[in-house]
Amino acid sequence: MTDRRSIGVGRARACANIALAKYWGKSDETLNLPAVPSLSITLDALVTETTVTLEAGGEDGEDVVLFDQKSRDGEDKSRAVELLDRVRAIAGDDRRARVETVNHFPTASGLASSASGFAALATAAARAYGVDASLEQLSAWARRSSASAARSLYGGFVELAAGLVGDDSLAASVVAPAEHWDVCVVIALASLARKKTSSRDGMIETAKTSPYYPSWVACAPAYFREVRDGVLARDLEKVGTAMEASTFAMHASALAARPAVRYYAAATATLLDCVEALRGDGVTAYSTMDAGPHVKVLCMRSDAERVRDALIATGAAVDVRVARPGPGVQ
Ligand code: 2P0
Repeated sequence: MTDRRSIGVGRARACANIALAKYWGKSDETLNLPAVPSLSITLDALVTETTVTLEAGGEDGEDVVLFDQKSRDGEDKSRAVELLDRVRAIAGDDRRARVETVNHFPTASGLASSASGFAALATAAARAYGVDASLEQLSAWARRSSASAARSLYGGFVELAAGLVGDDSLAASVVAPAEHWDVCVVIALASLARKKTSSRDGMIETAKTSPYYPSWVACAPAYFREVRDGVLARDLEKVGTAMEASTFAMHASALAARPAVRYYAAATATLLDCVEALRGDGVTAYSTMDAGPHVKVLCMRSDAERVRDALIATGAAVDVRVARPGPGVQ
């Protein structure tokens, strides 16, 4: 048997992902299982690096959680500690940990930092506690912390099925590798502020109070199938139109909550108009938004520069970045 206590340090690097078919709503809140299937691209430009170091003789102390070298308390910390507790239970090792996370993009503003963050944390924690977990197991652990994180374990085009109540083994899987399709996602940041409503709270409020939530759950699987078929066929128009339908249906369900769960800002509308105008000029480009004001544009790599320049020219974006399909956790 290996001496697990001698391991003690784990490092991982994971990329965020952007959903082409959206996850919004849970079938099981306790196990954090999604109510609808989703499909995403893992993005090479949005990277999180996490190191987990076990504290010698630290069984009685507290875990320390640092984001970008600043100590975190509250929900950010408690969600990280919950994941560490699950890994500790499997490892049979009570040692406390020091978690150091560096995000190479703005956190908690709707750029999926929890996806890359929990994918990296699950992987680094398993390594630090000496647990020999498969990618599938790591994906299921990351899902418990943040469902979109289950997808960030894998590179390229990745799906996560809807969860059956009680099925804690649900993990994401690869639809196609990163090199399958030469697309880009151009990310226009509408603001650097921390968002007011987390995805978790937003989707729970939507499910509880929006009269449109049942319609969203009924429609989402068809958007997912269209996106999946379009990705496999490398059909940008099919993927783009289904992605926009999924995006706006998700946001419509959230907007109909009481009080409304609203993520878009004035800059968001300007950026969406810009993408429509590009399409009018013959550029095959489609918009999506997550739980934040930013607009992400799916286009072919050969059009990425033109799309980026047009988004910059609106003056509505504080930053514009170009991302390509990226690798899974390393
Ligand atoms: C997605 N989002 O599919 C969707 C689209 C935001 C909009 O997954 O409650 O942070 O931690 O499981 O994964 C963001 O939600 O939510 C998200 P929890 P998560 O990417």
